[in-house]
Amino acid sequence: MNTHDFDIAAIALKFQITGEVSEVRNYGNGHINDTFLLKNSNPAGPDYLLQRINHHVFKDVLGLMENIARVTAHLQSKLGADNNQKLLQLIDTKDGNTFYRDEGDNYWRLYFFIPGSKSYDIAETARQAYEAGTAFGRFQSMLSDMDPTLLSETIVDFHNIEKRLKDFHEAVKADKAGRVETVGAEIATISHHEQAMSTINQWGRAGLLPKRITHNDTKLNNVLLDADDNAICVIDLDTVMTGYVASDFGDAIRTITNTAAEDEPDLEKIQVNVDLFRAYTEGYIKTAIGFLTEKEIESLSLGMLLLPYMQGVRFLTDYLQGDTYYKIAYPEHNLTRTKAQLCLFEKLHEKSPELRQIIADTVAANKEILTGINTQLSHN
Ligand code: ADP
Ligand code: GN1
Ligand code: MG
Repeated sequence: MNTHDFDIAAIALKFQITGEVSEVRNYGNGHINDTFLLKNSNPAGPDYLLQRINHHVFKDVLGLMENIARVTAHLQSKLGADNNQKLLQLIDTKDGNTFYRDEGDNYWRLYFFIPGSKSYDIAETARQAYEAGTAFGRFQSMLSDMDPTLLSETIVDFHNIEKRLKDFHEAVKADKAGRVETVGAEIATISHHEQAMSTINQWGRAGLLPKRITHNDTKLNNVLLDADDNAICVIDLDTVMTGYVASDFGDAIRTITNTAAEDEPDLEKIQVNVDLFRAYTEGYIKTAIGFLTEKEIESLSLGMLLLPYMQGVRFLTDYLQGDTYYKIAYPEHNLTRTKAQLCLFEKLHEKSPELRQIIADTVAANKEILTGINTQLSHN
């Protein structure tokens, strides 16, 4: 989507902005929405982040925007008014709505651009990974006392692997794009692990895992960091709804520990960076240990395998259906993404015992710290 496809400045004027827009740029690398950075003509005034919401993916835009308004209000109440710049903040339209629908049936929303922020597609340092872990842990923790029934399900069965596999098998059967015969190896890999990948669902059905308010898109580039790589906040709240914490842990590990891009064609370059795994786990456990159950902790290592697997299933389904969901840059893009994700899944699988041990050690260390704090408190 190009900046000149729409009259962005006119769209911005539908919202309660101050000053004028002097420059419009495409921004970010999201696969779903279109994002534009709007510079304020007044250097002292705020910049804005305009998004065209993909309403083919998010069919209930009103429900989606109500979710975001509720979640950001809850986070605001936790953070206090002094921390406005550490939170995604919506700007209403001049009519008082959370989004604007234009004549061409495009849906738009506006946020304050968080000054001095940046996001990474690939983690460069352990510090970035650690900070991302603290950001997602705090996010879940701050939302752990919010009433989940207030949120609508913006995409039904979003991280439900059994439903994803059902869609996948239907796509194989229909073979709409005539591509099935070229992807035999990928179909075999997916089928081989199908059973094992349903464990989290089974634990959920048995009442062993609580459903919490989770983010459901914990890619590294959905955390904003400042110039010194301190976490500012979590963004991209479209899929915040009830889910399992293992999903959020797994999706973060999928994007943070991979030494290559999500769509790396050279599979040799795809490796698991264990230092980054440790750093993310430390940041996450430190901030989430207060509310996680034992079973949830046990589920984290399942989540770290499930999410790359599920992403492979989703990319391949889209490829077989003729590339209707994810934005693609070239015809075979979804297949390249599938191969990369299944490769990462296998690499994580191989390293599973070592990674599980890191989780266990991190949990033990943080429990010791908690016990120490509690003992000190009871002595005071
Ligand atoms: P998508 O759903 O397409 O991934 P995001 O909401 O994640 O869209 O936005 C895309 C990118 O824009 C993010 O990765 C981040 O770099 C940047 N971004 C989003 N919101 C803000 C904001 N309020 N301030 C600064 N940068 C932002
Ligand atoms: C999409 O919008 P973005 O790029 O943050 C997708 C995620 C996938 C991700 C794969 C609503 O996220 O579920 O994990 O691509 N979002 C939706 O990169 O489907
Ligand atoms: Mg995003």
